[in-house]
Amino acid sequence: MEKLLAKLPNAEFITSAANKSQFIKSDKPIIAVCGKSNVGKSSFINMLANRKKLAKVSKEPGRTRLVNYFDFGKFILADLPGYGFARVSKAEKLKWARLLDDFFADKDSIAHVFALADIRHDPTSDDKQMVEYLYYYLVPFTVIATKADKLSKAQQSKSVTNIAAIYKCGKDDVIATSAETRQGLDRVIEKIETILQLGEEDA
Ligand SMILES: Nc1nc2c(ncn2[C@@H]2O[C@H](COP(=O)(O)OP(=O)(O)OP(=O)(O)O)[C@@H](O)[C@H]2O)c(=O)[nH]1
Ligand SMILES: [Mg+2]
Repeated sequence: MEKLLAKLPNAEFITSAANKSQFIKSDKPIIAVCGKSNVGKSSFINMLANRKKLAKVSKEPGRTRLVNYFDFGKFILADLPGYGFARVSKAEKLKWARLLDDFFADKDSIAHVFALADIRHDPTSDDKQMVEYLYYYLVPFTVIATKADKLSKAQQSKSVTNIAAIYKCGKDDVIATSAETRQGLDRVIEKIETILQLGEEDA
């Protein structure tokens, strides 16, 4: 699997988009990373890129307010702004909702979504809404259960089963990961390989 990883070229930041006119179009498949604020989206991207500071990791939640695009060679990752952060104004929340709506409106341009959920907690109502949204728009997704280093293997397994049940997906579609220990990276890369192969068949 490290060989697959070696095939990922150095990832580069492309651009940030604050609204739909700034969303990028690309011939490469776009994989989006979504999840509530502070769940570990930026850390997950840094783990994939094998870089510490490609995507900004913040101690303070709710910092990523833009769609940030990263070029991974064969595909593009889009880091979406986190949802469900309590301490923002209603207007700000609406702005985020609209941004996500606009982003998924052109759903054919989105090859896959990594929906991040904290492995330690039951999915929040925002998490569930996000996944319902993905089902509704028929956007294929994989759940990334983050911060697995915080739980024992037995607890992780229990949580993965729980998340799969709540999201009505298979246990294989929930990958326990840790940006600290790089647990799960091999499975994520395998998943990306599959997504890219599917894209080639469609083309
Ligand atoms: N222990 C542990 N901490 C993590 C992990 N991933 C992220 N964190 C921590 O969680 C906090 C938030 O991480 P980010 O990657 O910035 O989360 P985000 O989802 O991008 O947050 P926003 O951009 O604000 O929505 C930081 O303090 C990270 O160090 C992990 O796998 N294990
Ligand atoms: Mg972030």
